[in-house]
Amino acid sequence: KYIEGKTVAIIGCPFSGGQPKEGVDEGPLKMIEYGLIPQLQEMGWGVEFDGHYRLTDLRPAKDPNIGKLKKPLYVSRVTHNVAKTVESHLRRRQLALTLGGDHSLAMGTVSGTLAVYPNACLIWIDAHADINTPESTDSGNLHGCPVSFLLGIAGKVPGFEWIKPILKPEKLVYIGLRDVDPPEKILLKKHGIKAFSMHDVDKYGIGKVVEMALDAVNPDRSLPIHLSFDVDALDPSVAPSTGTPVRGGLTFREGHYICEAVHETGSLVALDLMEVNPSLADEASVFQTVTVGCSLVRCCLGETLL
Ligand code: B3U
Ligand code: MN
Ligand code: MN
Repeated sequence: KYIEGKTVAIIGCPFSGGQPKEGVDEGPLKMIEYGLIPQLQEMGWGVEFDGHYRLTDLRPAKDPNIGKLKKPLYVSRVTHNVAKTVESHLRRRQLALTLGGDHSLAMGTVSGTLAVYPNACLIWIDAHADINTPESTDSGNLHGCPVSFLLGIAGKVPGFEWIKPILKPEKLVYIGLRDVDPPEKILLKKHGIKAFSMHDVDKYGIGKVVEMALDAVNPDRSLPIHLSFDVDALDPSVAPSTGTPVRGGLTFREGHYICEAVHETGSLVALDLMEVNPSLADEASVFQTVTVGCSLVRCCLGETLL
């Protein structure tokens, strides 16, 4: 109902400015190289490939830290551009698929979605909560902060004035958390944000967890869904090539189940596949991680087992 003519726009975002490790900017290139476009076409999707944005062109000559925040101007410029791109595709009733790149990009992708669908919900699949504020962040890496900016709890940060803080805490749900900083735990509680950790996945099983997550943010399954998938939500044995792997993550099937269930709602409008870093780990690990990334995308877009 939100997507017309089964078309998906692929927005390649080779960007690593939200964290310190090089190589995550090669995630999108690798996913395309591994045949994601023909794979989706084979499933009957019309694919409009936007190309790989030349985001490094936006890198400012000078970009001093703001407090602890690193590369704030670069991240704000890039994410602003990404927001406009996602918005324009959604206005054309295409599904917006953003390939990262680090997760700071979600400041852009989610802003783009909320500009078109203010009633959209956000499902965040991650080992981390990415909700640090400029005050609470220890690392100063902006890929650990996108959610606080979207919620409007980051305070005023020069360069980020363009972000409309229109994400409501009750429209956000997490699955897969297991490495949450102490101040982030306080923020999650304070704002009453629904979060399903790996403990919950163990306790209830992924089927029940996804059902509870959808019940929380999208009770009749009809509101538009933005799914932001950080590949580090998966266990490092499943997706090793990522910047901050954390053991005890989602299995291959648990990750895919989430994607299948979100597809089943028929309400997915935007998908981020983030933090694939092909320069980390050996060749076999890269192959494993990139192919799992492609297969998660296919499941979100309707690939079934039978
Ligand atoms: N919470 C930590 C670690 C982290 C967040 N996101 C990733 N790592 N990938 C931070 O830096 O904010
Ligand atoms: Mn993340
Ligand atoms: Mn993460």
